[in-house]
Amino acid sequence: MAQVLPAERGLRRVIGDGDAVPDGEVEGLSDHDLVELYRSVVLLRTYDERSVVYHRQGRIGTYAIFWNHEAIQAGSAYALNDDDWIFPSYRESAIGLLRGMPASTVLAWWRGHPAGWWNPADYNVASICVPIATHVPHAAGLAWGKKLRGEKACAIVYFGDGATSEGSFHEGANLAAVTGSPLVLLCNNNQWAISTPLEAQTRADNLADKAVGYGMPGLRVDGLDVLAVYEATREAVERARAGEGPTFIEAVHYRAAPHATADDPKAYIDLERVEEEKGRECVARFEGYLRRAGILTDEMAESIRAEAAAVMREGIAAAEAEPPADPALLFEHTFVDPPASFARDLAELRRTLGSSLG
Ligand SMILES: Cc1ncc(C[n+]2csc(CCOP(=O)(O)OP(=O)(O)O)c2C)c(N)n1
Ligand SMILES: [Mg+2]
Repeated sequence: MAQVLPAERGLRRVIGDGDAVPDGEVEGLSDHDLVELYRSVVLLRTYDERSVVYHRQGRIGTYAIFWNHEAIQAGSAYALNDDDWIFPSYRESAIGLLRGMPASTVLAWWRGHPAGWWNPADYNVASICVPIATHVPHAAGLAWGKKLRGEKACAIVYFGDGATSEGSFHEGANLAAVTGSPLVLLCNNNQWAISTPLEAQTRADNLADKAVGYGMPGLRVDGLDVLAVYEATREAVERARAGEGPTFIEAVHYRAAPHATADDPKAYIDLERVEEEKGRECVARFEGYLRRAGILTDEMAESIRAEAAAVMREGIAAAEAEPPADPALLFEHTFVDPPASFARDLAELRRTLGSSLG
């Protein structure tokens, strides 16, 4: 029988407030690790902020902003080994950067260019999943496969609070639990599914409680605390590697940016709460922790930010230097024997797009 731990109601936190709440420590994390984690959150923050600018300049398409989700992504990814698999949703589109994927690849994805399609096996990062929760069963299946082959690697799947209302989430979570698969289910609870608030999504007291129904532990962490997220994920990964099956982690915060570049949340969101969240945003919070600990200097912070800015400058230049894609790609890879109409459709598309593309 699986041992079911009660979901922890309180949010786990490590980073204090620089005042009444003292800073904690994560055992086993060296100063070097802390700086690497900082490098990751800054890289993701820079990616996100630059992407919004590139969108406004018409250089990338609609973009799912992940501002203030960086602590969840960087903290959890740091708890993984390179042979562990990552299954991102659109909200974690740039998580591949933490595995060495070039920024140009992710930017090309948001430009709708095939240079943005990578081979998942190159980075152990699955394709970005746009349909809500459909990647949860994929991740469960991969994790089960790892177990059946006797490999030690595990998988992590990222999804939102809204995804917990989807059938695919339940199927994937249950499959992982009954097969005892090494899977970390990381729920980014930003309390909104576009304009649908959490209270319209569930009657559960908290999302981590759902874990009990599947027979897996449920942990709740402060989603703006990169160290708390790291520590919880490390625990989940240790359980997975020890053959103890999946863990559900609920990382709680409040969405402080629009859902995507096409959204105007002023119509529905609590703007005061957004301002509060911005005041405790996750990169500055971690930076404060590192400075109080005497680990981060102005020069280091400056050089890490400059490094990230250079990655983005080079990334957008490389993405824009890609030659236009062949429109024939739109008609490939679906049918072994394509319908005859495809040839006519492709010819018409080539005519419409003009000879420069065809
Ligand atoms: C199966 C499916 N239904 C609907 C949508 C449209 N949609 C895109 S994002 C979104 C909200 C998802 O919210 P949540 O799971 O909380 O993730 P978040 O965007 O907040 O990270 C919806 C409904 C979709 N992409 N896929
Ligand atoms: Mg959400």
